[in-house]
Amino acid sequence: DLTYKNVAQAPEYCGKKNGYALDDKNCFWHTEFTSKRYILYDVNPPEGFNLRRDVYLRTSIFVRNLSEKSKKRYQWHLVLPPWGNLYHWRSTDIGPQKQIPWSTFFDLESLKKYVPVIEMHEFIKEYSQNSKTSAIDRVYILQNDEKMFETGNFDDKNQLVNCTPDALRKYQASSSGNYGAKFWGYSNVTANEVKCLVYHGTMSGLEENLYPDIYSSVMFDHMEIPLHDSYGTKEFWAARRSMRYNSALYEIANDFSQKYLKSNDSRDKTELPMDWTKEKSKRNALGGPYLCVHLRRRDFLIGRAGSVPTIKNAASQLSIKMEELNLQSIFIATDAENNEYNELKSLLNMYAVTRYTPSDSVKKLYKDGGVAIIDQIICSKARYFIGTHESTFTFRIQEDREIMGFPSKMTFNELCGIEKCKSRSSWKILW
Ligand code: GFB
Repeated sequence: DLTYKNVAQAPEYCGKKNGYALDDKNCFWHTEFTSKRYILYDVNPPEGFNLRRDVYLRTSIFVRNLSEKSKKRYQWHLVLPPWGNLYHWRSTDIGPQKQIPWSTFFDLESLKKYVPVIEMHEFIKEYSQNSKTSAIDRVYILQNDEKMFETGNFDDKNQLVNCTPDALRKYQASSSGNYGAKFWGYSNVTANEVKCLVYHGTMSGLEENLYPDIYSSVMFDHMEIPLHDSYGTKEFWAARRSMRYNSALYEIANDFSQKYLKSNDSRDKTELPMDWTKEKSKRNALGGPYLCVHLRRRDFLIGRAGSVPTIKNAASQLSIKMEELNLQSIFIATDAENNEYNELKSLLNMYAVTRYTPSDSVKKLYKDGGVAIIDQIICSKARYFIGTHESTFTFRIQEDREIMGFPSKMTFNELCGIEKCKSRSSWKILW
């Protein structure tokens, strides 16, 4: 029984009220209290798909640790924020790209083997039960400590502050005291409380804001702010390995590589067990007989102009590599405009140059995010991979190749930019 029998047992911060019904504004009390607890989160809107995948990793490790720490007193569930309205998802011929469930891109059963996850639409159904809305108990809008750089004090911070109108821009208080925010475009999701929290530190420090004896659902907005507790550790890699893609995306990618790139999982030693928990450390992956390049363009040409090559220079770097590796086929994953792709293809006309172009039905079903994953899968199985400096799209391919067991020198390669070559990071897998 998790209810407080008398007010003396109630936590200090709920204030002392008659009886034990703690439903004042700061301490909402659920009558039907169960041990099920939900963590929701959202990310700064401009962030791209592959950085968001990293935020998921941090959060999933946090939620898994919560369950372990609370010794099963609470069943913590991670609510998966629907995908949508991403800056890079520009296709207009496939309808609106919003409220996309995670199952479009990822295999939920694999995710669940790491941490209990639940899609937003399932949460709404489960949580609202008989009422018309799903009211999240408490939302924290995380904020960077703007003074940190001025003062030079980089100590951890976890401090409630008054919300500025700017921070609350997307939250509107209603006459009933609830906050509406059109969470992911759902008008039937509201929040009972919204707080602003200046935060600096790793994910685990968020735990002290949860008050699971009182709140059964807590959401963190701007979840990109807390840092990894365990970047690059075995725990990190277990969570990462659980991020298997939707099996349909593997099938599409594999069909393409068999047909156009003479690739075959068993011959190329890129097979993985169905269940990621059964994977074992290996370094013998060979990959299909092609080189894959991830050539990031568009906003990188503006924001990171020095670290991307010209098309001509990319072609010359690739030709050198192709000769060295004695390969005939190049697969190009890119967000480049057609004219850039065509220029690169014609400069490399001594090789079989190909890219993946989705059919209308694939695009309609799996959207720009699914098409990007198909490119990533094809690159992850190439004999040799060369990516773009500091692109998280490239990082996710490198991680997939580490999981598959490629020798690291066939994975951690980057095109040199217009300026000199930058030093490369290589985050190797730990088992
Ligand atoms: O994934 P992402 O965060 O990687 O953003 P970066 C790039 C997006 O562009 C992908 C598309 O999610 C795709 O939608 N894209 C890029 C591609 N390369 C390819 C490709 O080879 N194939 C396909 N199909 N799509 C960061 C952004 O991008 O770059 C930040 O997240 C910021 O918001 C920064 O813009 C400069 O890490 O490369």
